[in-house]
Amino acid sequence: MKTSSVVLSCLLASALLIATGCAPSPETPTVQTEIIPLANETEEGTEEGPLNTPEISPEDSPVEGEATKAVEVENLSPDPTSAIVHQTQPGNPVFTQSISSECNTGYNFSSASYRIQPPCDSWDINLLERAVSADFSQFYQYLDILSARAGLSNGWIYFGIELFGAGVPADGVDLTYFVEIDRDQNGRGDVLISATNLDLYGSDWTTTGVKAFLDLTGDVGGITAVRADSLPGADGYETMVFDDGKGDDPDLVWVRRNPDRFNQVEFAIKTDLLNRDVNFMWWVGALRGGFDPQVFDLVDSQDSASFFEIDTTCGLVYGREEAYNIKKCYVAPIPTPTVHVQSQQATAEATEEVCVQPPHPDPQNNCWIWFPEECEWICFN
Ligand SMILES: [Ca+2]
Ligand SMILES: [Ca+2]
Ligand SMILES: [Ca+2]
Ligand SMILES: [Ca+2]
Repeated sequence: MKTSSVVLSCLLASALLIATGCAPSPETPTVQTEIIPLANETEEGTEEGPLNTPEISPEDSPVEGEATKAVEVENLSPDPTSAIVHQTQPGNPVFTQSISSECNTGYNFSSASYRIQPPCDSWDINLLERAVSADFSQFYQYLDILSARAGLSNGWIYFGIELFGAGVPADGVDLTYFVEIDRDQNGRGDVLISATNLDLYGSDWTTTGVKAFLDLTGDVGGITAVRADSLPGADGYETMVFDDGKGDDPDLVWVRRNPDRFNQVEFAIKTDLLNRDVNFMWWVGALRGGFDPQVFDLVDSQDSASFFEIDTTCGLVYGREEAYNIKKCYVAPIPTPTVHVQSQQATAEATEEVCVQPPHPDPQNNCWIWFPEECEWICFN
């Protein structure tokens, strides 16, 4: 284990890291005692690949995916032949909140002349609606997120991603679904879970292709959280804590397709991954091509003009809201009651109808006659 590097990471980290589990409080259990080194911490560390580089055509993408794959892992276990033994697995997901404002590109896509309309795709605030090829000739139903859900049950946090359609790439390109968890709700993801190349008929919970990463150096989001701006040297989610069941807890993260609806991908994580703090902001994504956790935020590392084949959502707060930022989904406020003109008139009329008879204007003069319909005294001389 790279204990020294972990300690160094903790020392270098800002106060933000306290919330990410670098220095958990004594009463808060943590699972991240084993850190799995990523590729660029090894002798192969010069490999750093942007995703979907502009000069590579979609036909070349399978090669590109291999070339840019940054999450090669070495020496994960002292005994590579030891089998992973699962002790427990999630139940049926429970969802209590939903991101339902996602744009439906599949419904609108018609041809190569199609263009994504704002505000569905807002690169500047890390909201991407690009379930199409860069030349707009292809629409990928398995990338187009329609909604996403989250919930908590029996120590598991569930996330669901509803897609326009189930599918896997016919051209062999990697397909990854992912969830980012922003524990302190500052717009910078702290935990990333991903599932790459989930089987089209994979309706049983599995850890195959599932990974979990942390950002212990606090640079996800670059200079400005959420906003697109590059930070040279940033290493994104640099710390892998779970890989295909390898890690301190082989049961930490799972994925499956909803057995009744294969277009719904479901994740389950143990609350242990969040040190059992279930107040956080979360959002999800779907990506074709090489998946590199170390280049997050993608808007900070990629080129807006050429980076396509991805769909992401806005963020939703689960549990207690700690802070506001522009990553959060816009939720229409509950309208305040409006005073209608009609009701005002009605009120005025009602007031007029209630007549309180004033005193006799002049008791010495019998010319005065009270007219209740008009609610007034009238003098007849
Ligand atoms: Ca979408
Ligand atoms: Ca954060
Ligand atoms: Ca940024
Ligand atoms: Ca980092």
